[in-house]
Amino acid sequence: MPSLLVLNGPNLNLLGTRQPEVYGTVTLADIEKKCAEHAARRGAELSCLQSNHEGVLIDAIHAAKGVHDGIVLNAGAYTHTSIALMDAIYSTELPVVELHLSNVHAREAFRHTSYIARAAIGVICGFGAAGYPLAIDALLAHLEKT
Ligand code: CA2
Repeated sequence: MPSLLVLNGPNLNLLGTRQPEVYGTVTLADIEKKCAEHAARRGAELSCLQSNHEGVLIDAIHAAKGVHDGIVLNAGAYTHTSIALMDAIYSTELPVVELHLSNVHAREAFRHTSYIARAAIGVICGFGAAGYPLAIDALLAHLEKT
């Protein structure tokens, strides 16, 4: 049974409390529950983690090697700044799907750059919370063919 990690970065613990026009009204707990249900339906194991700290996210990516088969990563604003997270993804050699709730390409220019995308197998953005099950499906499809 494939094992997946859903990793969320800074400020995503605030989902559902502010900026609903950008990020929707669902909470992170709602998203994690939906992900767990979706993974179970698809016959996969799933763990979830959120951290506001870059080093904790890096440690989680390192620790995923040998434990999980792939990662869905919403690195939040670290997406646009963190070479360290990109290097961590390369180091694990695990497939990573980059995910964003918002369509980052329709937003400020600084959100158009992603260090994660260089190391990811693909990117899903702009579908709100519905993007998470899409990312799980993309990861499972990738694992099935490899
Ligand atoms: O669209 C996404 O999922 C983002 O990763 C969200 C990040 C943003 O910096 C990225 O450019 C795109 C920000 C997450 C902030 O989440 C909040 C949620 C509620 C209230 C305030 C912030």
